[in-house]
Amino acid sequence: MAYLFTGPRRVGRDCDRLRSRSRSYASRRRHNPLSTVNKRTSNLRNYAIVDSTLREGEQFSSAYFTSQDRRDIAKMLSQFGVEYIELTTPAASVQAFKDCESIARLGLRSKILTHVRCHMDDVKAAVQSGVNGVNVFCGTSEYLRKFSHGKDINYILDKALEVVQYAKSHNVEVRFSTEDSFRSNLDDVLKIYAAVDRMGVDRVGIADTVGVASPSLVAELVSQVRAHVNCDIEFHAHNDTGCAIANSFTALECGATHIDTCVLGIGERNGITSLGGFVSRMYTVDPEHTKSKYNLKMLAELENFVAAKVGVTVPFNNCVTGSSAFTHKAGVHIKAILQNPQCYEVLNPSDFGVERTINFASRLTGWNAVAARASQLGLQLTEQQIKHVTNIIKNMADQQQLTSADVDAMLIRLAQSNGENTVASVLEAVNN
Ligand code: HCA
Ligand code: CU
Repeated sequence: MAYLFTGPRRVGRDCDRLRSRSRSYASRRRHNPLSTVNKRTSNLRNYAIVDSTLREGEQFSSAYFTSQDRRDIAKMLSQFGVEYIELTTPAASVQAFKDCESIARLGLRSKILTHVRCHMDDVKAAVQSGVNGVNVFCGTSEYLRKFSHGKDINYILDKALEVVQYAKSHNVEVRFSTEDSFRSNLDDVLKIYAAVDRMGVDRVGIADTVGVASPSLVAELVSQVRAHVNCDIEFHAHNDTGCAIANSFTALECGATHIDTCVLGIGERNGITSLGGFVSRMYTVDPEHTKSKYNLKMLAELENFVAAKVGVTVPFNNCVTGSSAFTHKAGVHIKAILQNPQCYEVLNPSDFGVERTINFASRLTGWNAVAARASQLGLQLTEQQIKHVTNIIKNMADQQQLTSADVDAMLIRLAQSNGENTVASVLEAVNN
């Protein structure tokens, strides 16, 4: 597939190169104020999304998906265009096995993976269920080695060899990930990655299981791993401290090739990288490429569907689809937006099938904004009337919260008043 690297992988100091390049872009930007995005597109085109709503997302506290829900979500994710869909292990329950089987049989465009422990039983069940690949994980931090499985690195490598050989001999894609990578001993994880790379895994996985990483820590670890393996690199970021999208983006800049996401960022605790947030980040780098890779106009439908299934609403500040994502309020912003939306928008809402909203009804409004609203309503008002009513709006908004409907009523009343007793008539419009 187009997004997979076919030649030798980039190794070495990608991040150093990127940092010095980004400095030169920053200085170039100073000479060209209209250039709003960096130009590092070539490094950020060859990636795949591994959506884990049906695995990590199932670990979200209020998530409960029926088998039909799972099939519906898988179909929608595939239509959206994610390259991979990760499912709960078939070893979890009888129905979990059947769910893997039935989703694998849907013939979706996305490849189907299941997330399994480094155990032969799990991998055998996965192969039997007919999925395209296994996302194997194993705890490598001292916490997990002591308090979870209690095994040392050599034991992990012996198990890994068995599992990888079995999966590869059944033509199943394999990823091997070290859980809690950032709190694991660096030499241990690099040793494991290099060894599983030699065993023939398709990808190694780096997991920020507890959301402790920052972009600079991600840059450091991903660059190190990039220098130690030839295979692809998957990155899984938890959002405990709000860095999941930024960390995933940095991982890509430094040589990762696959990014784990969930719809609305659901998952264990407060979840992982959100699918919508991540694609909006990628859109800022290359809108056309992102639009060609993913069906961005489906995002709101997909998010609303999953939100309803897990009993939450889309947060007001969600990237792209949050109620305030494209709402402009300050008069200075509105004036500029009305002339060119790019002044205050890095994403074009229509590319995502959502609409811009302008909030005219506050003391921050300006007469340009009010004039634009009057003209949207088809009203003929003079500049003097607009300036006058803008003052009235501001004074009223100092005393009480106004709605757009209040402002509309004032403007309509003003247009009908033929200039007589203007103040009284517009105030009456609100009080009614
Ligand atoms: C889990 C752990 C995991 C695994 C990630 C991975 C994590 O919940 O089972 O397989 O890369 O965050 O470490 O989600
Ligand atoms: Cu996780």
